[in-house]
Amino acid sequence: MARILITSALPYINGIKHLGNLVGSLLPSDAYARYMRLRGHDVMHICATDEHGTPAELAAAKAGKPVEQFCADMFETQKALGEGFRLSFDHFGRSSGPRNHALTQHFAGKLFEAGLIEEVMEKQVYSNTDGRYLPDRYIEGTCPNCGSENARGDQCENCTKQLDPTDLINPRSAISGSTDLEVRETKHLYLRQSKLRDRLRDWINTKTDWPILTTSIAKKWLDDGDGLQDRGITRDLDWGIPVKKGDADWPGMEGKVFYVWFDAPIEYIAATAEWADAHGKPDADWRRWWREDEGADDVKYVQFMAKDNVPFHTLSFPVTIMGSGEPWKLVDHLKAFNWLTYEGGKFSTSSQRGIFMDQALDLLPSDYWRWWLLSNAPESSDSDFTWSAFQSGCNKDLNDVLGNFVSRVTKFCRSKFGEVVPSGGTPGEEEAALIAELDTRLAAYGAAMEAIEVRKAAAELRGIWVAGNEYLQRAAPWAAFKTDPDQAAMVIRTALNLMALYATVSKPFIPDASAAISESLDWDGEWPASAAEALNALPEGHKFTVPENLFRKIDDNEREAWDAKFSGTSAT
Ligand code: B3M
Ligand code: ZN
Repeated sequence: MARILITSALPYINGIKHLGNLVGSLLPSDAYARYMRLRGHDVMHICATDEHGTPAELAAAKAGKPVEQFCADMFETQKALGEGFRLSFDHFGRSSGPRNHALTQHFAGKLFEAGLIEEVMEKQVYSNTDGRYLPDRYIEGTCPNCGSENARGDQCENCTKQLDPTDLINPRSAISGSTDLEVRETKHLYLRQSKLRDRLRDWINTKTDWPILTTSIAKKWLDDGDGLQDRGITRDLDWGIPVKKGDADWPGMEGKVFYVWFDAPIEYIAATAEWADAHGKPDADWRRWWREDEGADDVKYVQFMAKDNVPFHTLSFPVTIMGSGEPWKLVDHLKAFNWLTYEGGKFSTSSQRGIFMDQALDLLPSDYWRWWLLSNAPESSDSDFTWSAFQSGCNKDLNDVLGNFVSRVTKFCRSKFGEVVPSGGTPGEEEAALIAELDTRLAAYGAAMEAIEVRKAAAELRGIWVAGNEYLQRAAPWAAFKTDPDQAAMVIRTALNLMALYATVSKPFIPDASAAISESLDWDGEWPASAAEALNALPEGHKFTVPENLFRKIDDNEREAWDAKFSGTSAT
């Protein structure tokens, strides 16, 4: 049994997430965690809301709420939606919690002791109208690189150039629109990332099993140097973790907070401490997941994220860990995803284009979304969500293959043999061929999940469902029953055991349907040692009940209505 620590990138607190956010880290991390638990491993699956920085403050201002209240409310909303999608985190924390305050200040103190933090006087834009500094997304203006008039203080979305607020042409406050701005001198802390460039490169070069998408982004930033320059880790903001070195105040940094990307990855550790607190466990119980010197030396740490988060996870967070001089876990495997687009364009929170997690659950239960998103995950390239692809994928795989199989088998059995696993008949060549195919596909499904190849795993799981359907078609118990009831009984017994297998192996992807099958069979098995064992799991005479239909078809009228409803204002 292995010990596997899994973290998903922390969703920003600024609003309800869309399906792109869901499939970009949260959902694949859940499928992987469920699979590893199913295989008997000791799993710690962690996530949290990312509550600091300008996204939180701007969203709170827009909502007309104090930022603390906004975050507390939105945390509950995001937590409930995660439960709605059956995201089975061991803990879903909050980066604004006391554990993250203490740990972030601890790391800052250790980095300062290691000579990796430098105090720098820098120029920041101050708004006289708003009475505050305007870091990052608080300031907008014309991009000096491409001329876009909506560049933000931290990055131009048009040409993706990383910017500083003082770079902008014709800057204006993103809060009030005021141009009554002035540049002031203010002290900030810089993390000396450049001092660890060689150590980082050596570390990245050991990651030979990482997907090319991940290592290429990391090396680009390392080699270009753009990403590995010394970077500011403090901000003139009210909301955030106060700048301290451990428990001690930091002279000259009063009223300042740590930059959101400095504290957010540390919340992976802090949320594990929150898990221990929530379960009345001692610190040793969370530290044995994160400290190599306290029991974490046998832990495999796997991170899930969207590709734009790769630089922070392969450079600045490892600098924080390495630079602390303490033996905290570094990531062992990093799975990055491309983008999910919506009907050929971008999801947009501002113009409400695309489907958001709350809206999705209002339309259909989570299994439909989980299945389509995971089986179309944007792994080696972007994926495009279209209503027609969603309708056909769910109707075919879920309703016509899996749901139809369960319904036909259980209803036929009830009509001929009752709601019990029938006895009689002897397996023959058809069953031997089925077992051979299932052994091959189970091995391929497992290998794909171990390699975190989500689409490939989904294809193998679909293949397992299809193999059962094709077996049923060939064995045709409804025809056999007329001349050889024992043969029909044996086929149905095999098919009921196939259902039990489906209930087990489908859990990572469609947990609700898996649970419904388990409940109807009064069976909750472990991963089978072989297909032969799986097809003999339910003893003759074992009672079951015919389940409600697991799925329904999405009809054309619904699809057209949903397509129109979620096209966003930008489509008009
Ligand atoms: N909150 C997600 C994003 O960039 C960001 C991830 C933090 S993981 C420590 O949308
Ligand atoms: Zn630009």
